[in-house]
Amino acid sequence: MDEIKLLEQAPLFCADKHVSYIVRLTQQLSSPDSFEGALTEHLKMSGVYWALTALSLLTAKKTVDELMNTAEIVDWVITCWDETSGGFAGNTGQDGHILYTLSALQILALTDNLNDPRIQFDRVVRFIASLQQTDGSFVGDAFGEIDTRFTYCAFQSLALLQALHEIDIHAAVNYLKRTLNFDGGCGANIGGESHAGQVFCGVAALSIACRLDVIDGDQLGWWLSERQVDSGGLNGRPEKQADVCYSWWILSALSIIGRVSWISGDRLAGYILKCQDGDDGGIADRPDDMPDVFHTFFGVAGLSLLGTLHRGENINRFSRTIDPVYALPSDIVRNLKLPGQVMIHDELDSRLAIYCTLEEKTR
Ligand code: GRG
Repeated sequence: MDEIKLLEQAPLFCADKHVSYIVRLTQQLSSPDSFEGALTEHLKMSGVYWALTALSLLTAKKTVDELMNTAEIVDWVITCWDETSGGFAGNTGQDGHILYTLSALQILALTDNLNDPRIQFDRVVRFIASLQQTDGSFVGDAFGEIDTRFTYCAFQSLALLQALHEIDIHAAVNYLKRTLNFDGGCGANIGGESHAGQVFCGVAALSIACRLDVIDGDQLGWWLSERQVDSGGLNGRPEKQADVCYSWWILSALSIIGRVSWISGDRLAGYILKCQDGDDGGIADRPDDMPDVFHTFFGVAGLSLLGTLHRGENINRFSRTIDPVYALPSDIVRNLKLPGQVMIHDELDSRLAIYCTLEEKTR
């Protein structure tokens, strides 16, 4: 069966149901007595970022403000600022961590509150800079392990605060370079197995630093495209099951290195659409599993990157596009003039025209 037919036979994108699902779920996140609230209590900050960003792609900004009561969300984010460390916590009364600091700053960027006078942003910058180690790597908090996820979080957080100059970018890039593996991918630290989630972190961090020159685009593109399995979905490493979240981790990396066409977008879109809950909304990791806000965000974001649903019956189902480097709506990245670099290999995606480009050398 040809690929276009496969997509035609997939369920339609049920955007309105996803909007209702996200609004319903966000109310549950705020209730520690509910199942979802209890499960996500410690990482509520990221849950709220996933929900708000997914909604921002699916509905107009005014509707998001009304549906989510964003003013109340911002007040809550402020209560999660940990005055002792200077970072933001996953929820009120917890310790600051770089993961939740990024989610908090992304929420503030989404709601246009990056200059809220209640936060001492210079202390947030100092918290992030204090996490850098002498070899250039980053830990997540004062006691944590080293992980390239934290390098990406530090880079994006400081870019949002216009403070990238406060860290040693050169040392951080050298560390990222040492996490690259022979297969073209990269791991969480030096010698770590290549994993698609870490590839996103490494590639997007190098894009923010405008240092994509350290990557072999063809080798990495090959490893990423090998992640597509028979169902059309993507796995995170060899011999593993497909999961909707890799639609984001892999497509964003492929977008940055200009090689989205190296996988079949129609087969992937068909897979994501099959993971929707057609009755109650939401997207799951795999068909027939229970949806959650993490997979709903990454499924919607993956479809946005594919641009598949800008065609045919689903035309105009997205109100904004997502940026593959910052995982924020493209207009926010453009307005804040955030830095970034992309490789031009396939035709340039017009969303990425804001970035500087790398001329690839023939290896
Ligand atoms: C702003 C989008 C954004 C991200 C912030 C937290 C972070 C930076 C990035 C996380 C990257 C990452 C490591 C993603 C992978 C998440 C995941 C599904 C891990 C599952 O790993 P395994 O080993 O699953 O349980 P597999 O699929 O390998 O079997």
